[in-house]
Amino acid sequence: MKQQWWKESVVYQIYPRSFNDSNGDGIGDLRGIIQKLDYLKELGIDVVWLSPVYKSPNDDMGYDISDYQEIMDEFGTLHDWEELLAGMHERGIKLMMDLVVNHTSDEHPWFIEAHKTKDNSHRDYYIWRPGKEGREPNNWLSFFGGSAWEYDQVTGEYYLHLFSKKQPDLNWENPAVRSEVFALMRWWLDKGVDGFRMDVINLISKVPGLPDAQVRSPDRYQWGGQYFVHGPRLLEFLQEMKREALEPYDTITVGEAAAVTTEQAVELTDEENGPLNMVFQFEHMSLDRDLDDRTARAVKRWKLLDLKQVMTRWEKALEGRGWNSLYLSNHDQPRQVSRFGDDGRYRVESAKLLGTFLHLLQGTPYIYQGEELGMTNVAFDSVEEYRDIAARNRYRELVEERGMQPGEALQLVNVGSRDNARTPMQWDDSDNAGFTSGTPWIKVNPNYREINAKQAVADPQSIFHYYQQLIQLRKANPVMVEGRYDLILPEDEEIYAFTRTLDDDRLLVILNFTTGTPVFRLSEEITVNSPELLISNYSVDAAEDLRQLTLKPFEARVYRLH
Ligand code: TEU
Ligand code: CA
Repeated sequence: MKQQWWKESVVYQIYPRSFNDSNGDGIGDLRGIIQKLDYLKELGIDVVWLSPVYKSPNDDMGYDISDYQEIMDEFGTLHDWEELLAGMHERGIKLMMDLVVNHTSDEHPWFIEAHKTKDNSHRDYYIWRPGKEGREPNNWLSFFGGSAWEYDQVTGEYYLHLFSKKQPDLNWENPAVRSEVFALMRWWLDKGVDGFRMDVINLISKVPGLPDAQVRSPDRYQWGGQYFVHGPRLLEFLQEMKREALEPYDTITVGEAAAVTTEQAVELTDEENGPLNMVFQFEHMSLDRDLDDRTARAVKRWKLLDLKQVMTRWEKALEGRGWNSLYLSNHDQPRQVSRFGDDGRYRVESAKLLGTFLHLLQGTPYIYQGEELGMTNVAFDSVEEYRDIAARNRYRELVEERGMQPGEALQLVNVGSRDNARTPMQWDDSDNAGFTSGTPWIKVNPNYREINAKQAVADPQSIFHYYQQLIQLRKANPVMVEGRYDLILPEDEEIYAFTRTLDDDRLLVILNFTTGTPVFRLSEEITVNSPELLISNYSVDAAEDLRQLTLKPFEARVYRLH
């Protein structure tokens, strides 16, 4: 395996709108991030992934870009951005920008031109089709609900939008589109950015002819993925991007890859000639969803055996071939402690357990803002409090189209909503959690008086300090980066345990994912001489016999076995 700085790094994701507001307008901004750089330095992270800060009408909170070379007014100016980058680099922190190029905003000048006339010079920047017998050109569905096609009155044709109708898909078949994208990437690289997180990058190549998705039954979700996920020209487009934009620079890249398989991920991240460093896969994010059930996209209880099976498959498939990214949270997902841990009695313990899990797998760990504090889901009591287009559309669909009771629909939206992750960062116990002196754009989670950064930084037993310790351990122990992953106790439904091995250095990771007290038994095949405890979320009695341990609720331990 090649040594690479991006394998050794820990990435921290900032969702700028919700991070820190410097001027009291209720919206997080770039100067707000500058004020918190020392906090990030103290945590010890190496790289920041900044969610989009470009000019945008914010139909999808910045993922709809109307100018790739300008900063959104509410967030500040290019000058602020330069200061932010300098402040990061001074502290040895690298910056990854979010690259959203599967689509633009419909307010981008390219689209404004494109829908003026059918023969406009920019028409072919997007994907236009005439209707079929007075209907949409095909049956594909948008990720945010409804058809993926919007009829344009002006030119009498439909355009494709896999996300909101204000996010028309770019036509990557058009070489002019590709060269515009590569040029804007070089523009940011020349300004000093260290890499990109690439939004839904595996959707950019569509199967020519745009065939109808197969319809299985009317209430099944038929979204057309087979014709646009990892499409026929994806690798070619990304190789071209590597050549034309990335190669001359020393970058970190991660492709967001909805529905990606392990085989596809190996192609994308291959050590020798893959176009990307790593991808975000989604299989573990689907363990509590029934994505096939269109009526509810139902939430179901996830099972530890499934989690083991999925993570082990990803670890093994990419071992020595590609590279994994490790995450349980981001701006699109509910809070991890509420979802995979316990946000009540064992909030602190389970948050530490989940952190141990992520940092001990093989791959590059990603921390989402507030995860290091154990921030939790929020339950809004009315749909008006939601800001996310996906949540609002989903509620409307459940109530209006499926006839669900409003209370029940709200409950479903509450557990799954992306806004769970988007409530303001909880800095201290003052009004609005110290996020803003004004009115926040989205409600603050009422638990901020107890859960906040000020408390966490002051308390040596906090989740924050535990994360700090995990990050330091990674720097001191190459086995955490390079060591081979091997699952042990594959059938255990309560304990997730594995080893990491690099030459004669071996770590043992023991994680009790339950509120119970199961017994961990170590097989004789694994040799142990004078084990050394590296980290744990409870105090541990040194005399305990590692061969047989009674674990406490959500207990996590990592040993070095000699
Ligand atoms: O997300 C893509 C994506 O797959 C999401 O639609 C995901 O399925 C959903 O959010 C889960 O709830 C990316 C961005 O991360 C997201 O914020 C954007 O809305 C989307 O692309 C469109 O740009
Ligand atoms: Ca502001």
